Amino acid sequence: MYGGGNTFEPMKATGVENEDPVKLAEFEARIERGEKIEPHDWMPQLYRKQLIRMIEQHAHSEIIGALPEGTWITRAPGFKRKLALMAKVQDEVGHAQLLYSAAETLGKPREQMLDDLVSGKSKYSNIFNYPAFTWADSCFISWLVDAGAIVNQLANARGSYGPYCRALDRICAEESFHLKYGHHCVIHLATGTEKQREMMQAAINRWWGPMMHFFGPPDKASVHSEILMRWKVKMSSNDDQRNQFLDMYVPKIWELGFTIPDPNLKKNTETGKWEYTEPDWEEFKRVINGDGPCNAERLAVRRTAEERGRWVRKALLAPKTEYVTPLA
Ligand code: BYC
Repeated sequence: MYGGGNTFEPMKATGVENEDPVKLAEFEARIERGEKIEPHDWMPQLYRKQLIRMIEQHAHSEIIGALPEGTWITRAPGFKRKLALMAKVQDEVGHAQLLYSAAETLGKPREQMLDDLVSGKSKYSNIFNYPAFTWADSCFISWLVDAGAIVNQLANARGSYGPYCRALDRICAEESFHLKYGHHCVIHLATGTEKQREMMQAAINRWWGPMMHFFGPPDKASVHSEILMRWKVKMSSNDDQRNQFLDMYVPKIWELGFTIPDPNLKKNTETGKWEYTEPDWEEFKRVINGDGPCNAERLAVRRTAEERGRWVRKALLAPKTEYVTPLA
């Protein structure tokens, strides 16, 4: 799919050639007018396929994203932090619930989505395949990964598919609490002891590359952006989202006295765009294709959860009578 080295060969999505041209034109006109497309409305097969892919990956990212932070609940410093982190992790799993429901409206059953996750067929966000070694890593996720997610989700909440947009609206409301919580945790470390500051700086150094990857490959290499933006599923490009994130959060990181591990990072005041060293896109490809530091571990945890929860799902779906002991 991608070219060699740090370069990419763009591959554009095609596949509307077999659609009824009249229906397709009406569909595109509705999108152009800013109308929402709802589950029972006519839509091109490619729109359905792309939405399932993107919403499903997003849902998987929420439940897998709960894992690196989840392991810090018992070790979070103090009762208040434990409570807050527990609530946050619970929220993330709730986000997955909303997103799986939105994807189901397009016809793919939830069990199949979960099977595709644990079998490694479906992707999920690159960033959750890295280990959260220290408390500061968990703080980085809560503040900056959530910040990146908000940049992406606020934009896409204005998109064209009703169920996805409504799910994103609810998710963004909760994410804004996560962001405040994460920022508070980072400020605490920034204004703490030398050791705490060092711990936070080390976390920023470790997570910066994956954070830059988080917004996806450069626009010129993005496979799906063109069609997703034409159909208003994706409301801004990967590079624009990355730029918006840098615009909003680099000054805040600097304000706290931390450095960013990129000597070339600076805002070009003429173009309004940030300039930076390209992150290692070969590493990105390896990680999203299953070969990151924690991919195997993350999927193994999910597999165990699926196996252990099977009896619950079976009991919920079983006809009631099976579980009623008849009166003698
Ligand atoms: N990670 O054509 P492109 C959270 C893949 S959870 C992995 O640009 P697209 C949180 C892409 O799938 C929030 N894979 O793709 C949770 C495609 O591969 P396939 C997570 C990536 O779709 C718990 C290929 O690269 N957010 O924050 O136009 C605790 C080519 O890319 C990534 C979402 O899921 C990546 N980062 O744009 C704390 C947002 N980037 O499918 C926090 C929803 C690209 O052809 N998703 N790929 O095999 C999106 O907005 C878009 O899908 C993306 C990528 C911007 C991510």
